[in-house]
Amino acid sequence: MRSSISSLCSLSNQPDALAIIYYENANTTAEPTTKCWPINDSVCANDALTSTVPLFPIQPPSSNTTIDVSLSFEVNSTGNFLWTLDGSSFRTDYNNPILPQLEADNSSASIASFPSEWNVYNFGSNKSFIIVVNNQNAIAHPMHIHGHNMFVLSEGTGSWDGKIQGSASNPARRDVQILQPNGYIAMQISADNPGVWPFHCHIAWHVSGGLYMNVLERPADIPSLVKTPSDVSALCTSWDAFTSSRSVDQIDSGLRRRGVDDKAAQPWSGRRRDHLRRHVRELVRHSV
Ligand SMILES: [Cu+2]
Repeated sequence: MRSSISSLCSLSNQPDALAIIYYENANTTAEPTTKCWPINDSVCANDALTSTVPLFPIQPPSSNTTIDVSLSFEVNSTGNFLWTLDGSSFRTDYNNPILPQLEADNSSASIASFPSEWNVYNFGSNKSFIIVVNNQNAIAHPMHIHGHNMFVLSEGTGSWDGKIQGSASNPARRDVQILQPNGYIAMQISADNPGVWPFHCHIAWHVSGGLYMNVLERPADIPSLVKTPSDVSALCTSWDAFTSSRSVDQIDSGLRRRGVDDKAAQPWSGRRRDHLRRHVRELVRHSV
């Protein structure tokens, strides 16, 4: 069994994962006859949407609204590299998680008071919506949404022309879709799961660096349809008590750090920092 990671996309030191599966009573001395899947490693992209048609067809509902989100980066005043969506790098507040706040008060005024660095995109009561992410840089990002499978209507380099690639009655559905360097993805969500859903780059140190947004879906239905389990609420209470007597050094967006004293989790240390430096060199090379 082979799993070859794209060298172009991943900067991997060892891209080829190999495994052997043994079936009972199989001939263990015969040579395998299967051939490697041909890989197009000239672009950092998923297979074409026209060739990844779901076996179980689902037609997306008509969409009520479309938003464009611009993805870029910045170096902040302390010299740290951050990713931005519409100019805002995500940063959470460990003591103020969004969902419990909405369960208590889902008014427009409450939502409007959320700090901009929480990157909350409120889709209101829309039954379905389209998010177009426009990549301003020459670095690819595997974009991932929680709570849904996204319909991927279109992807590529440049900007979206408004057309669906593949079948309009059965577009590709994915858990993660690669946003190409200087490219775009147009994804549609059916608003059938009220809540606050993370939409982020799946590279851990990119989400650590703020490449994250909250998709707020049907806030009017959250108090009646979303029930936070009591053990989860208890964790918030314990955290508030814990942090009332000490300060927590939040060194990133909050989506990577695993422990208060977990040095290994610091995103800019060691191997991750070297990896980031390579990313920055790539960015600079492609930007000039
Ligand atoms: Cu990324």
